[in-house]
Amino acid sequence: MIPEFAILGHPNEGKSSVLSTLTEDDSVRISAEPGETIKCRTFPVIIDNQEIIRFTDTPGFQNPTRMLSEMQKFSESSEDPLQSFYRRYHNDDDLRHDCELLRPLLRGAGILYVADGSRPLRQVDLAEMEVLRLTGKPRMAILNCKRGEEEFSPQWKAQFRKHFNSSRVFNAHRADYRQRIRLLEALKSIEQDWQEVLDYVVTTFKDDWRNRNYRTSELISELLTDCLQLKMEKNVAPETSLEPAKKELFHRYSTKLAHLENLCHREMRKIFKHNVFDYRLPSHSILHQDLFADETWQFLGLSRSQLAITGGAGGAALAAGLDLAAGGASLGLFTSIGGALGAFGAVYGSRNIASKIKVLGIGTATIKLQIGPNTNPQFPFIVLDRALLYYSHITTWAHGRRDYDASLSEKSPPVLTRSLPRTSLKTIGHYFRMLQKNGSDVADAEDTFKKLIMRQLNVVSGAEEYEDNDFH
Ligand SMILES: Nc1nc2c(ncn2[C@@H]2O[C@H](COP(=O)(O)OP(=O)(O)O)[C@@H](O)[C@H]2O)c(=O)[nH]1
Ligand SMILES: [Mg+2]
Repeated sequence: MIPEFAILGHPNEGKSSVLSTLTEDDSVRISAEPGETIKCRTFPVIIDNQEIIRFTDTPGFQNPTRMLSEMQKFSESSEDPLQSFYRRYHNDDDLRHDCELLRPLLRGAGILYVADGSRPLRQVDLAEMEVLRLTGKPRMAILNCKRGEEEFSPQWKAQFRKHFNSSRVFNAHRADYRQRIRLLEALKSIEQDWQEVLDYVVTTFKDDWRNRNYRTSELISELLTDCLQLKMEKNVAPETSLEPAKKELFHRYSTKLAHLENLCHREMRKIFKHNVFDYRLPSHSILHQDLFADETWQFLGLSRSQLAITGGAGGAALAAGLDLAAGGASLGLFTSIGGALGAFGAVYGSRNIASKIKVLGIGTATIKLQIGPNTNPQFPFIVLDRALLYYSHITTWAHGRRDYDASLSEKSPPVLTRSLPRTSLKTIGHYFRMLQKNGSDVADAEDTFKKLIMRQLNVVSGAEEYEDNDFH
């Protein structure tokens, strides 16, 4: 049996938005105009090609007061109010739409009643609740406070207690994985007969989420391999000026890195089912800055002491302020972005902070310029931080939310590499060094890295408790 819940309520209270967020389906139509939905539409939740639960979007109540008085009459004459009302009025011009919203209930769907708790309760709301009570179906009320204020919540909750088996606050624009799971968990309590099947639904949702985090860790791992091993060359005639050639090479290099990051983002969006809506980052996000921008290097990556923990000669060399481009010419490539480097950058000197261009083959017929593989120890931590930030944005963007609202963007602080425990930093640092040395035998280290990242994603998104106290 596939459980079904109908989303019911007054027009424009956020029914479709709640449905979209709960099912992570951004194809659900959401409209600022009330009364646009006139037919029920069912949205299945499919995991691993299997439908596990379905939710049905319904038109809002049109004549709840009239409905109530008609249903009460059936009830008084010991008829089933739901069946009899539908039978009598489904072709009635005035009550056709109200009959339509009852249709899923006739085939056994449970009720999710959505109300906007940021406005006061009215008489029609009470009529709607009473209509739903008279249907006798298992029912839960959802308080979706559209304006965020919960001023009127107590009055709503008092009425919910009288008319529903259970109630929850669930915000269509803010709810994330944790809240979706909590809502599904709570559904179990409204009808004992459904407990087992809803247990299965919740377990499947949780497994699916962890699986998505695993796939994300694979994506991130691929991104790091590609970024760290990226190498580009350019041949120049000896008599030409090197500066424009170096600039062009660096431009190609950073464009390619941006492309790799974009591919990773696109795949992440797919994994987290942001398919239709054109997702955009909050305007103030540090991710709008380029990978090699000052701000990026100021705010992301590890502190000096943390870099030292990650070990390796790179860390020591940086700490001593050495020029890592030893052997190649130091080309002043980063002077343009230098100068204002903050906390971390200043320690290491700005010029070769991100990458270096080697000049090879001087004295021969052509000069070969080479950029990458990037050996800067901070570089992979910055790439990783940017991927983690994107993950935070995409997983906290509720599917029912279609516009950008600045007040919602600071919701949860993203986890960055600098908040990782020492042991993890060491492991990751070790893996990055192996990649940077282009080591062929990285399979084991890569596996450990992926597991560590997956664990971190599970912890930030609420799929796993953190037990390790090794923070510093
Ligand atoms: N700010 C905010 N707006 C919401 C929220 N839920 C719904 N809305 C908006 O309210 C309007 C109606 O939402 P919709 O889901 O179509 O309501 P329905 O008619 O009950 O299906 C749309 O403009 C939504 O963007 C919310 O949680 N916060
Ligand atoms: Mg709707």
